[in-house]
Amino acid sequence: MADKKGILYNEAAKAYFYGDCVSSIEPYGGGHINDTFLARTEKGNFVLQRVNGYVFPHPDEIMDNMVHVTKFLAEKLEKAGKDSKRGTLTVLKTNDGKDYYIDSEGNYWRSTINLENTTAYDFAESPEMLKKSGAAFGAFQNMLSDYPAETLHEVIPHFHDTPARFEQLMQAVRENKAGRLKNVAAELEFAKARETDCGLLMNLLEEGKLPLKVTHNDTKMSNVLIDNATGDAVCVIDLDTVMPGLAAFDFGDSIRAGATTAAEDEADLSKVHFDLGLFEAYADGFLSAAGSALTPLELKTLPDGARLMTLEVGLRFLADYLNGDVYFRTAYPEHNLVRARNQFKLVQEMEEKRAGMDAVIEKYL
Ligand code: GN1
Ligand code: MG
Repeated sequence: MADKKGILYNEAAKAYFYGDCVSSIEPYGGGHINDTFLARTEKGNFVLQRVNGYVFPHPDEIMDNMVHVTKFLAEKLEKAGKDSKRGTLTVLKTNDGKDYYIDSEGNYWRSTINLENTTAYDFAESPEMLKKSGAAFGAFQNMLSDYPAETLHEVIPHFHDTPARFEQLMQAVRENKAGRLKNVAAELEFAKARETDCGLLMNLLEEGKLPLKVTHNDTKMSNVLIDNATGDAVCVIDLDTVMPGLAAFDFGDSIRAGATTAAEDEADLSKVHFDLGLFEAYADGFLSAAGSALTPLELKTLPDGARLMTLEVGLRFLADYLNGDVYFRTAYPEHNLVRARNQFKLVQEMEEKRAGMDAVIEKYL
């Protein structure tokens, strides 16, 4: 049986939980890309996820990355005397021993142990919570510092290559597939005024001045599970985009998503502000966990990471709006445009408050 969008979750559940009476399967979480369900079974609760084949044309490669990275993390956690079943995701095998299931329509599914008594917050409920997410992402980067990066598949090439994202926007403008170009004059002007800045980090990487690390690349608050009882960050999730990258990508994407006073798709821009106090809280958590591993230049470029990751996702939302909403899941026609405007508002405030960001990072230099 499939749900009303034709998602074959019952078929997938059978591939995993054959015989373990499944009492319910319900939609779970709030990602923009994959379709996620919670399956309650006699043997416990499991996350069941259908991988988006448009976004990830080689789902076998993301599964390969995920299986190896989680194993590596589990071994590290065990060695440190920690509970690996809670400190990292655990990929379940199908009934016939595979790491994923391909349904009768060719979609890839995976399943992981659900971490009970934890919550994924869209938004940090306090600076303390944001700081804890920073510590979790900092520790994640640190734990993977000796992971053999060359063995990872680059599942989305040029994922945080901001100049390439700028070029994708220009292509969307040229093609004007959805006939929406007339609605975005001001946003395009904003983007074009920052074209040169897009290359800030990538240029330093090419010049060999910034080291390539294994990074998470999608470090928003909702990708850290928080323990309901203690309020501690338990586990970093959503490992789809774990790839070689820059420290500033992970730091920056968290600031983009976390140091803001409103949701990513808040349409009332008077509510959308970049908050320096939240920036400081996150920096404190992230740098306490990863700081000693960062070079002075890596530290200095963290504010650029914040600004560029925010600009970049704004460019992506705008391009997707022009392309007719083919990438990000949308709830209404202007959704991607609203998101782009929201992100550009943050970029503008980050530019205004740059000296404040530098002063925070200065303390760690
Ligand atoms: C997507 O899948 P989700 O919702 O965690 C996107 C991120 C964006 C984010 C914006 C693979 O993340 O890059 O920052 O939306 N992931 C992918 O909310 O493109
Ligand atoms: Mg994601």
